[in-house]
Amino acid sequence: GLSDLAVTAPGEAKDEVQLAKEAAESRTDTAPETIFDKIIRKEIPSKIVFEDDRALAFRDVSPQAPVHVLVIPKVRDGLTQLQNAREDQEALLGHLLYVASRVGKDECPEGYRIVINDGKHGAQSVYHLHVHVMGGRQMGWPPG
Ligand code: TR5
Repeated sequence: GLSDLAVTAPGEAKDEVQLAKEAAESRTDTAPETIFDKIIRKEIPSKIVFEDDRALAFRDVSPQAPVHVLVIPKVRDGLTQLQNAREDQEALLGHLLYVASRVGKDECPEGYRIVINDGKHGAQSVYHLHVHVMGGRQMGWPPG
């Protein structure tokens, strides 16, 4: 099951804030596609934990918790970041959150954290909407 794949060591600390600043400055939000499209097309290997017609869930390459999964829409369709969501995408947004809840329930029985970073101040570095599912350890509050 999913839990067999859940053992991941915390990755090296990366400066996500710096990555986010660079991403904002290089206008990757207007790029035709991001690295996640290559993951969706399986041109780049990833550890997929769930997939259906609308969503893909895969392990973060730089995990910040023992469980760190990203849930993304398979078609970006303008969803570079949450603030660009359209009303006709409400069902898709709900689906992504539902998939995230299944991953959390399956892999993090003691609870988990859902995060969506939006824009520079949100420390977003990849401009293809993604829901972080993080768990397997005690989270702190507030987040940094
Ligand atoms: O900072 P935000 O919220 O934008 O999150 C982007 C996340 O994508 C980070 O947690 C990165 O570690 C993660 N990421 C970046 C790449 C990548 C990835 N996760 C899985 N596989 C990846 N590949 C192959 N390449 C990346 N550049």
